[in-house]
Amino acid sequence: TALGPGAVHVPDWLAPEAQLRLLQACREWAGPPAGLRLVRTPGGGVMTARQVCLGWHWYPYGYARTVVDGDGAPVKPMPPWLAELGGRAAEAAGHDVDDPYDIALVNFYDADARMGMHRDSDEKSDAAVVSLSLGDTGVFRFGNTRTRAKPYTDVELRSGDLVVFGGASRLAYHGVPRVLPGTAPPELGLTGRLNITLRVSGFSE
Ligand code: MD3
Ligand code: FE
Repeated sequence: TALGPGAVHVPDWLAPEAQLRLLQACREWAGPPAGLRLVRTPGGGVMTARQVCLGWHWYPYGYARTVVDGDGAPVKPMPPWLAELGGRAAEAAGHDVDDPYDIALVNFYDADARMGMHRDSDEKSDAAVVSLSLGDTGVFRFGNTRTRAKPYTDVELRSGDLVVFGGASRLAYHGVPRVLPGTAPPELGLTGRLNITLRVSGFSE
């Protein structure tokens, strides 16, 4: 289903077993060193979604190879299977894949977490961003490229859903105004929502 130019939503792209395997991996990545952390923004705020990074460490607003705003540890490597999953997802949405997916940002949302409207412009590559959701349903707000205000469309992202943002949607404003508690598939054993975005950095080192 097209959400906009270059933005494709594929409900239920991950089978239940694949969701479980990805969730188990996320639980391992969440552990220290370079594990789950609170993200502080330069304005003195704290993001309500906690985050762990693989491949390159994202901080507001840049990328590093170590957890510059946390325990200082080297960022965990991007596993080859996850890079391949990113390439398969982008291709499933009709994008050509030139460079390997070398960044994963894993966001953990509890029932009260949100993500404000923003653009993702810290990567050098314009390759499509791949988003995978696990657990509770999130209300995803997909906006426009000019302003964080209207017009936007709200879409529910459920466990196993894929969204790919490329082309004219790559720099669109987007956010997560709320999470719907208690909506996760019971067999996952997850309270809350996880979102995994896979990206191409475009960095050489
Ligand atoms: C549209 N994450 O990590 S995923 C983020 O659900 C982020 O955790 C949200 O926004 C989440 O930066 C939304 C959907 C998404 C991800 C990346 C995008 C939409 C995007 C990049 C460009 C345009
Ligand atoms: Fe984003």
